[in-house]
Amino acid sequence: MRPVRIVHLGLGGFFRAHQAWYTGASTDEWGIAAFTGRSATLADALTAQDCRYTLVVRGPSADSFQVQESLVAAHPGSDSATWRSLVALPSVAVVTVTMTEAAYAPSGVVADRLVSGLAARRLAGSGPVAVVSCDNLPGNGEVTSRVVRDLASRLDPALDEWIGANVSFVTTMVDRITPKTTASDVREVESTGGWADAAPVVTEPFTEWVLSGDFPAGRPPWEKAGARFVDDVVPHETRKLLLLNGGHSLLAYAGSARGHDTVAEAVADPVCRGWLDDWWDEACRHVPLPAGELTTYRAALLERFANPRIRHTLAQIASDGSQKIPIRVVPVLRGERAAGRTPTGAARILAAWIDHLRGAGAPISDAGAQPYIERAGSPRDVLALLGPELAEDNELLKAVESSLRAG
Ligand code: CS2
Repeated sequence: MRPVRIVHLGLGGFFRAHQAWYTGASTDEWGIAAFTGRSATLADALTAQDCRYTLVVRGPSADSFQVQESLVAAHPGSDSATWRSLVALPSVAVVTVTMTEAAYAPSGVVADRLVSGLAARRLAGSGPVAVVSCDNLPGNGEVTSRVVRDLASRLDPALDEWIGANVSFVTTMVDRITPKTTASDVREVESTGGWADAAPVVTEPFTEWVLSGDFPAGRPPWEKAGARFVDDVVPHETRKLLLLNGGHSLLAYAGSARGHDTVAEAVADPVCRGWLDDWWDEACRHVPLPAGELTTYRAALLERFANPRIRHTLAQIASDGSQKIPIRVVPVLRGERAAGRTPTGAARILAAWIDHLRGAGAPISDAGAQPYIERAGSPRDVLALLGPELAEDNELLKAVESSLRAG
């Protein structure tokens, strides 16, 4: 069995389609021990099948089935003693995280787990380690470093100092569209893939991983599977966050309000498609990459969104808008206003989100939504929560109000 050299927090579909795939596709010398956010269900199901699972790579016309073997242990997130003892192992060189945006709040679960794991590592004298955030946050390495060091310095300044000297926080852009596994996916894998896999993952053929930072204790040769190591992740992450994730959020709110259930259905609707083009035209002005590269990226993105065999539900993407809108949409809103333009594309996403908070389209699933729901009757008050100066901007307010659904 592969030795445990990576410990992961956030054992879900995306991690298994992305980092676990890159690891398995580049080496058989690095094993991953992964923890769920909390619950034991997936960890138990995987443990019962030796942590093997099928990755169904779903192209526009056919599926391929790949049994993944880089995962060697699966634990419930509630098992904090095992978490600490694994992060403290001298053989562990990398700790990766996929916990979604909300978990990076100050004193949130990411800070809490990493600080407790790193404290155990320091006590064990196991030396330097890299922490790699794989969530859709701009500057995810710096964000992780900030929340970890804030918490550590409050608990134990000596620990904070040790982290400063021994822990590298790597910044990454991650991309692979991975819908939630459904019961019919499980049945399909059983009948076509040949074994009763209780926890398969369905994903698209496209995948991308761009990383920047040091790995003081080594790392898998992920570049063999196509990962790119660069000096500056910002242009890549801005491209992905604004065009892909921002486009997703637009379709999730505006498309579900028009009666669509999936991304593929929404982009097939000419009205949604037009809105997506408006948004992309506007957002592209804020991505520091050559125009030709952005045109190619947009065309590829449209094909990915239109893949009719990927059932990526708008309800899944609509979740946690209070965490996503401020980083996917508001930067464009601000950039356009600073340039003296009216951001109709960004205003439309905001308006569609406000409609969603008022009950249109996909159901609300967002622990941070309450303050926004309370203000959803007044777009000005919603803007004030997103940034006090935005609420003073009457032209922006007009653009948002004119995009709201009638009635
Ligand atoms: C989506 C992302 O759910 C969402 O908010 O925009 O999960 C998206 O599918 C991934 O970032 C693709 O890499």
